This record gives sequence, structure tokens and C-alpha cells, in this order.
Amino acid sequence: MINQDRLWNRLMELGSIGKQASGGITRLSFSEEERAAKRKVASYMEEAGLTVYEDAVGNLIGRREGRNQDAPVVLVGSHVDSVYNGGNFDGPLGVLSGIEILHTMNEQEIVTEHPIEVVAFTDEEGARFSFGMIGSRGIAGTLVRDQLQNKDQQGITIAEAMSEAGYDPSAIGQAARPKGTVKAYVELHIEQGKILEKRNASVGVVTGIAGPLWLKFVIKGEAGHAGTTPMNDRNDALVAAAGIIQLIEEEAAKTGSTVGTVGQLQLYPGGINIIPGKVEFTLDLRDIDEAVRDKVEQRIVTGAERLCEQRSVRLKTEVLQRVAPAPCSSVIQEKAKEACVKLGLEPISLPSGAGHDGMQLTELCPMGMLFIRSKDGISHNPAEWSSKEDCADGANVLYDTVLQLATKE
Ligand code: HGY
Ligand code: MN
Ligand code: MN
Repeated sequence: MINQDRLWNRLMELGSIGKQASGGITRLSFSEEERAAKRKVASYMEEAGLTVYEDAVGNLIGRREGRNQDAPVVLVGSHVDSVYNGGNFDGPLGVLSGIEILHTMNEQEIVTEHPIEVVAFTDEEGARFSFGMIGSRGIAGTLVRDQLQNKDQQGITIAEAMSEAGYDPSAIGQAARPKGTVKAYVELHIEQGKILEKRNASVGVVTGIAGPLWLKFVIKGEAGHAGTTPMNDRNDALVAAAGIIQLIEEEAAKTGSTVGTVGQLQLYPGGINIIPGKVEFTLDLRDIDEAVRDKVEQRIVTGAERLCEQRSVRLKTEVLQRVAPAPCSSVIQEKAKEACVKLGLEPISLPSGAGHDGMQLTELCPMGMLFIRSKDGISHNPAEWSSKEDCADGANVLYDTVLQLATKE
């Protein structure tokens, strides 16, 4: 069994890095806070007796050798970057549990056939550049140079932020793992929903990951005087945006499985007495079924175009990222359920509404995920919480699942 106090203390200690006065955590990719968190995680990897290194896209990796050092590696991990004002567990749970299971294997002098690596992926959330999963795309070999041109709110590109942090954007290809070099990838994460809590279960086995589609809407109307412009003579970009946001909620709700969220909105010029001339906002649209999601996307964009025409404002939409939903390996699901039963836990299966790095790795290797219960289903919020016991249950299921994968051919 893993050392649950060590895991918990590291979770709490890491959670103090990037903590805001609001109580939330902000650790954006290639920021000083994220670098400090990676230094702290590297020290835990060293304490665990792992060989520590970074790859060309800044993924931080701790490696434990097996009997056969040329055998394909079993990968575990998650991320330590966060959303704005996020919670303590989203990401760090998977990285620190990965370190904890390897620390325990070293203490128990367990010998596996395969080497095992724990990775803290660069920029899973995409909070800073509105383009995420950079580290896992790098390992999958699917990250391309023009994707590094995405900008943050200060106009800094990913490539510039990488260079400033000491990485060479032109070398991203070196992070790619050739097919056959990775046996499996397994991630432990908080559920960020209410299914396990409703089932009164600490751990669940993930069946598949919903695919996030991120769009940017830019509406151009005409700025004007709030006092002298009659209501029937306006090209108000914000009122048009309000109509589209209403449409998003209606179209997403229709399918019963799709979720649509407008998380960012900027209006210009932003004076109290000026009719907004321009509005930019984002849409995060997801469904476990890609065809359903993309049909909803089409209905929203068509409806938005019609609405903007009626209001004589101009609409431009841009795809920021389009990630296909990803099924989890049935072999890994079975091994994880076996691990649950061994620990006296009911083997519960559930889908993931949230996106995760594992969805970038499905072409490279079989992918599996485990969830632990989230209090009130809250996440991306300082109130995000999971109990010490549930973290320990999750890490012990991860431990046994990874041991099954790493001991046999
Ligand atoms: O957005 C997500 O689903 C994840 O938290 N990156
Ligand atoms: Mn998240
Ligand atoms: Mn996450």
C-alpha cells in the first residue's frame, strides 16, 4: 500500500505554490509559478529515487528502471499547470500519486519487467494560450510549429514563452515517442463531477473522455453614443452576442449529452456611455459523441450567422482547438477494475466530461484513467476538494493497475 500521509503532505505543499489571496491556485504554463511547482515536483521525484529529466517541450519526467531497460515504458502522470484561480487537486493528484507509487515500489524493492515513468505534462489546461495539452501532444508527436503561434492575453506566443523559459521551439519534435516505445498510459484524476459522490464510491474507472471543441466568436458592430442613438438605429455587438449565447445554451441542452460554455468575453471599447462596437467570446463545446458535438456546432454557427445578419453586424468564428473524444483501453479498464476488487472497492465505470492528456496519446499507446470522488462535484474552483482517504484509495488502485501492466510482458 502507498504512504498516504506522504502523498497528502506533498499535495498540500504543492498546493501552496501559486496560491492567490482568493484561496485559488493560478499556475499558468511557462510562468514562474509553474516553474516553481515543477522544481518542487522534481525534488519529490529525486526523494523517490527516480532519474529526473525534462524533454524538449518541458514535460518533467521521473523514470524507474525495470529488468529490461529496452522494454516499452509504462507511463503515468498528469499536469501541474492550473486554470485561473483553480483548485488543489486537478492535475497534482495524478503527478504526485505517480511519484508515490514509484517511491513505494522502491521502498518495497519491487522489480518490474518494464521501466515506468511519471510525467508532469506541460500546459494541459490551455488557460494561458487558449490551446492546451501541449506536453502530451509533444510526446504523441502531433504538436506542430504553427500551433506555437497561439497568443496569451498579453500577445505573447507559446513559442516566445517557451524560449523565455529556456526551451527551443524548433526542437519540439525531439519530445515525440516512437510508436512501440510506450506500453500504456494510465492517469489518476479527480472526477470533477458528482457521479462517484452519488454512488458513495471513492474510486471509478473511466470508459472514455469527451472531446473539447474550443471556438472564438468575433462580432463587429458599430460603436456609438449611448444617449443619442435610437434603439432601432444601432449595430450593438453585445446584444448580438447575448442572442448567440442564449442560442448556445438552447442548442446544447437539446441533446441531453452536450455541454456548451462561454468562459471568456471581452467587449470594446468598454465605456459606460458607448454602444459596444466589438465583442469577442469563446465557446467550449463537448460531447462524448463527436458527431453529436459537431452537429450542435453547426446549428450554433448557422443560427449565429442568421442572427448577425438580422442585426447588421459582422461575425467571424475561429476554431482554437478541436479534440476528438477518446475511448479508454478496455484492457486497462479490466485491470483497473481487478485492482478495485482486490482493494475491496466496487468497480464503478463512468465517462469523463473533462478533457485530459490521455486523449492525445491514444494513437501512441493504450490509455486508461481512474477517478476519485470530488466533493459536490466542484472543480476549476478553490472549493475543489477530495479526502485524504479517497486520494489514498485512488493511488492504491493506480499502484496495482500499473504493477499489472509493468510486471508482465
Ligand atoms: O478543460 C478541461 O476539461 C480540463 O480541465 N483541461
Ligand atoms: Mn482542469
Ligand atoms: Mn486536469
